[in-house]
Amino acid sequence: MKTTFPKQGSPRPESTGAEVLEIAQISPAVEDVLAATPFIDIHTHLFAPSFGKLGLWGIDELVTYHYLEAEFFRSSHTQPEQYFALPKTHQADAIWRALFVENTPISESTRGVVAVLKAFGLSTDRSDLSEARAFFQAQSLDAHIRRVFDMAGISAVVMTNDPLDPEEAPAWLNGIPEHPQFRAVLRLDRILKHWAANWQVLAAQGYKVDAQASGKSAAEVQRFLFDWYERMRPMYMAVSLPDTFFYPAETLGNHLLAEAVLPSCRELDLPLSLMIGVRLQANPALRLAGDAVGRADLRSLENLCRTFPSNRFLVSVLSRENQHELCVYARKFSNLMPFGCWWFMNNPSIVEEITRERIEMLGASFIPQHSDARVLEQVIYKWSNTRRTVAPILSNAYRLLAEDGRGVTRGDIQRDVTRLFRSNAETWMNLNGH
Ligand code: RAT
Ligand code: ZN
Repeated sequence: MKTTFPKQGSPRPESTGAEVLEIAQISPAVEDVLAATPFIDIHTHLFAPSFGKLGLWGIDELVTYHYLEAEFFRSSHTQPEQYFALPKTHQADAIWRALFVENTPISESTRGVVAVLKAFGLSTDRSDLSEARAFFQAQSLDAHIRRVFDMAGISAVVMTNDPLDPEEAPAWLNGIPEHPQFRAVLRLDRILKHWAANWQVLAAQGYKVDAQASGKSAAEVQRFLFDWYERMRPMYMAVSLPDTFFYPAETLGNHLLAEAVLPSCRELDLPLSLMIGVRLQANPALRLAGDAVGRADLRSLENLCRTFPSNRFLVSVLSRENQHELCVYARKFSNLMPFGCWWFMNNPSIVEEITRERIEMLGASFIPQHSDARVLEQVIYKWSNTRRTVAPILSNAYRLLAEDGRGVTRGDIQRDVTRLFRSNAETWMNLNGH
């Protein structure tokens, strides 16, 4: 078990002064380095090809992304029940018509679809989806994945794998070959948030658990996690938590967190990812699009990081109001790694604010972004948007540094970009060691 945390950074070679960039050279150098560095995408909902139909890709999936469904109901008279009763292609046609033909696609999520079409050289202003459908139908998946990763400038993505998902679990039980570009994550939502609906599934598999998670249950949940660790070889364990989450509090979820999940993470040397601040099903009629956001009490993080100093916590928060506190806590606890601008935060104006704040408070000791992609090709626009938004922020940080008296070299920029978008993730997830 590790009790110290991976530190990053390497000595800067003694500068002769010759390679120090002029102020005007900084911004092109930052753009070059960002473009040439392959990123690691530490949280997605993508699946390796061996999961078959679970892996979503193509135009109909892109257009029916739940971020777009939420926008669709604001620009159409179609009711959610009517919409969800339609076949996927009709859903996509309806969304295309409402958001791309009858309205200008200026929102972040609609612009994303436009950017993907453009990236493949397809028309972006057709009145229907026939051209795009023909293009995607002609792709063969393995080659398409390689091309998409290349276009997105990413080398690996981390999936979200739920051992209690009735559609996903059988695939794992049949054996999923390890894929170097699609790494697994052991997602715990059903265990930590929905025990009442799931404990019997564990019981049926031979784990001695009960409805109250009493007695041997925590030890048995650990046994379950170890078994799934062997099957999945996950990079970390993960749970998304509501805005009302508080630790410590006498809840069944907290009991399992402290007595089963955190000891397992310590034993297996895995970080735990906490995504905090979702108000689940504020509008259930919208299904996946029906979740909202609430401000959480981040003293929970303080309590967790202090009480469990040998655990590592990867944390993203959904509320804009929680972002600054997250940075402050990261300054207090080196076992806390802020990551990503999640979901409602993933808009240029907010990404800019959060990233600037994080650089000012944490230097390069955080993970700026994850894509949260659910549909393969989304990584193209999401990572292109990240590079576009982050370039001026980093350039500005180097310009200020240069003005304050420390010349910046291309090597400095490369070291920071590598740390932010690759090696913080690699070291925290032990990516090369698992
Ligand atoms: O961003 C999303 O797609 C959300 O629906 C959630 O999946 C969230 O990212 C999560 O992982 O719970
Ligand atoms: Zn997600």
